[in-house]
Amino acid sequence: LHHHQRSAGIIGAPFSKGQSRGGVECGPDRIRAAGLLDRLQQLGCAVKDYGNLTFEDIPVDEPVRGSKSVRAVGSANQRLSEAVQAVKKDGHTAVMLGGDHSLAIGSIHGHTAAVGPLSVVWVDAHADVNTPLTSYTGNLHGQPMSYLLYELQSKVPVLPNFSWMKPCLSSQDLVYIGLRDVDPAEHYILKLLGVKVFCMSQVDQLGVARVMEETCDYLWNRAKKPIHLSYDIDAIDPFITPATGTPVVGGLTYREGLYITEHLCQTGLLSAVDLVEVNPLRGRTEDHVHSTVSTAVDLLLGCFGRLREGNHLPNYSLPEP
Ligand code: EXY
Ligand code: MN
Ligand code: MN
Ligand code: MN
Repeated sequence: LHHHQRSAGIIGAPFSKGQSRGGVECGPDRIRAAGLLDRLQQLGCAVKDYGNLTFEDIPVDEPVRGSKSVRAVGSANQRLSEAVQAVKKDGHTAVMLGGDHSLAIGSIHGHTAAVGPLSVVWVDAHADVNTPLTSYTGNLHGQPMSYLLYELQSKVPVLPNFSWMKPCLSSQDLVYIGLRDVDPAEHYILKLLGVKVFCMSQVDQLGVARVMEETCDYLWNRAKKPIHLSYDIDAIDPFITPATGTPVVGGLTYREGLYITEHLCQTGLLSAVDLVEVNPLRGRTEDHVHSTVSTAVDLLLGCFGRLREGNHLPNYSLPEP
């Protein structure tokens, strides 16, 4: 393991218009305030903070085919895609702090533009694969995967401010973990495309260790490609991470959630990570917010080599008496 040679390039994406609840734009600053940068550096990880993106103000953004804030989401993701490309060209593992999960559009697009075809591991209570025409809510954070998949291109209408992006992911290069709230049309899509899904029932049945072995076996059956981990904090049980916009009971334990990051880190292929949907305003108490944010930090540390057995720097030596 050479996690000490890793470097993290951090992009804050304080964007919330992929859903309707205010507060998720505070995620990046809360996660930084919880000590993410210091704790990564203590692991021996080099860190460059690229700061927070700013987003174009779009005063008139009427719903398109029932979907809300389409122009704002398109524009924000174009900026994010460019930022992720810059971070990858600087040689870092990209860390995108959301913001809502519509940001995966720009993050995965930019990552692919910089490094070529990816394997994507999507950890979430939700599949986020509605098209604008199947969505009940009109929220784009429930839709990002439909814009990214080649196989759904003909089912997604042309949207304003989306002409910069084209689908860039094959459904065979995608694995979902943690699903437990999937809309009927989303379930149909997952079955139609034959997407590999480890829903919570499979986590119960197999255990998280086998889920991760099978995830990597499945993805590597095609080719070992750089891995994009898109981690929605609502994958974790809301008992642990309640400060999120769409909590769903029956989620991953803290330990299962962390194991996913540890396993992907030790593949040596982790090339970008999204940590999204932390909403400090959705915690009823400060303890709820703290538990959510500190879990987010721990998941990111797991991505960069933090081990529960302990860590020490490669140049450590015992003090001489
Ligand atoms: N499936 C529902 C929808 O499309 O609105 C709920 C989506 C919640 C999405 C959260 C971010 O993962
Ligand atoms: Mn090491
Ligand atoms: Mn999501
Ligand atoms: Mn979710």
